[in-house]
Amino acid sequence: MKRVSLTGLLLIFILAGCSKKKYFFEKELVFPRIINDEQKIKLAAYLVPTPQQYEWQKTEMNAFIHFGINTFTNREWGNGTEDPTLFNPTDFDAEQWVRTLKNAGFRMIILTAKHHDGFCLWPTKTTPYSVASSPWRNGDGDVVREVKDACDKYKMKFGVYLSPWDKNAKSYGDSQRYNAFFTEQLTELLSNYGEISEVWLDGARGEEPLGKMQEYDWEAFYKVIDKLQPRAVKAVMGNDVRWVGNEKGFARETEWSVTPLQPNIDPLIIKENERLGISPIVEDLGSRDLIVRAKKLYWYPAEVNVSIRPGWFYHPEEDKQVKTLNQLVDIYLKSVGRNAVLLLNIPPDTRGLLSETDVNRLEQFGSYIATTFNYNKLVDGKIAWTTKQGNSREYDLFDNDTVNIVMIQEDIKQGQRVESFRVEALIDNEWQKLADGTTIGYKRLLKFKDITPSKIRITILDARDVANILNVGAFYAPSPEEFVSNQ
Ligand code: FUL
Repeated sequence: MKRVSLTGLLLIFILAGCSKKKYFFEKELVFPRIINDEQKIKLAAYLVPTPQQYEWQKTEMNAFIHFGINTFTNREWGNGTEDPTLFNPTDFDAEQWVRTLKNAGFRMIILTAKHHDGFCLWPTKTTPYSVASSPWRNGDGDVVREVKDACDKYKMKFGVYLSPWDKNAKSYGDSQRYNAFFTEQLTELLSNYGEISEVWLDGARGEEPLGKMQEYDWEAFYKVIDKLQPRAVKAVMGNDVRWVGNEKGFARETEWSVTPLQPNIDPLIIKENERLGISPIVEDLGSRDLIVRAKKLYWYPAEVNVSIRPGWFYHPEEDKQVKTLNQLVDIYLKSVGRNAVLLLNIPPDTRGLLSETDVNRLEQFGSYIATTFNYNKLVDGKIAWTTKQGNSREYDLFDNDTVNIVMIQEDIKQGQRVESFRVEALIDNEWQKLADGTTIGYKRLLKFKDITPSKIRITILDARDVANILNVGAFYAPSPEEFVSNQ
């Protein structure tokens, strides 16, 4: 496989389908002016993730950790004037977080190294407003270091959330000075802690229209990240990983990783997003109608961030509002099962520990997911299938197995192409329709009633080019209530 940029020759090869070699566009595709609508759709099928985006997609389930001065003031957003001596976890244990999350099936931890209040969880040289001014570990502590060390020990990936909006920094609003300050903070985090797999650049800014106006230099931030951590993905205001558009835990039924959307980081992009009427929250980010109106397309896959509790930070009064196993399973099916990566937030408490309720819930959740998906009941589901639209494939089941979930994966290294598909089951020698779906992408899960079929049939109804199905599975998901009572 060879990756090349767009040239006239390449275009002709792909559109004529006359090339034996496979050519793809990595992350970005600029449409030449001369092509027609049908050709645009065909080219969209050849857009693929970067190796970093592909690695990230495979993580499936990651954990967000909101921890900081807000943990000790019991607030969601600090105002940047909180006394740093309030930060004093009594029993801080990063290994407890990482062990719990690893056992529950999470593959990466993203830590709020700095939230909007500006308090830094590492002893930065850029400001005294950090753990170094707290009594914790006599001012010698470093939360980032301890979490990263624990991640290394348990072989988990590690990412950082660094809020651009900073209510403490005096330079905030003096654009050049603050951009230099932020770049310095990024540089420290990305130079001193080994491998960082994701950098989460939050778009929130609560100052305007009356407060301080800060023009961020996103391009400069991107450059620092790409230089210091070339294997990291840049999320949200970054252009590798897209915010799904809500904080409820759900991706769209039709979730395209191929989209004209980009984060609003410069005037040209803002203008183009406006022309197309798109933003992270609109329903349609990848239909044919949208693609034919676009000038450029990007591989920009969705990440679903949601908290296990109502707030992002720990609040003792929310101890009874930890999401149930039922809710977490629903979130899993509608995030990982809809071509997105789940980023579930679990906030440590003032001891610096994940609370007992959350730990128990994570154990249940991890064991539910493992029990459900460890055993694929389809014979030969793993044999790759390359097919034109309209074709079906039948899969045998191992004897007398009851199932209620079907999983389908596209080989996204060859693009995202399927626009609609059908799932049927052979029950008592009769084919019954189980479900129709739209997009597949990296992974699609469809839930239906309990059945005991002898075969499952998948039909690719519409696709933008030949569909590359990598993996098909059928599973039995117990009812979460029953699962809990049987434990
Ligand atoms: C938002 C922030 O304002 C929230 O406090 C939280 O960090 C969430 C993940 O992102 O933009």
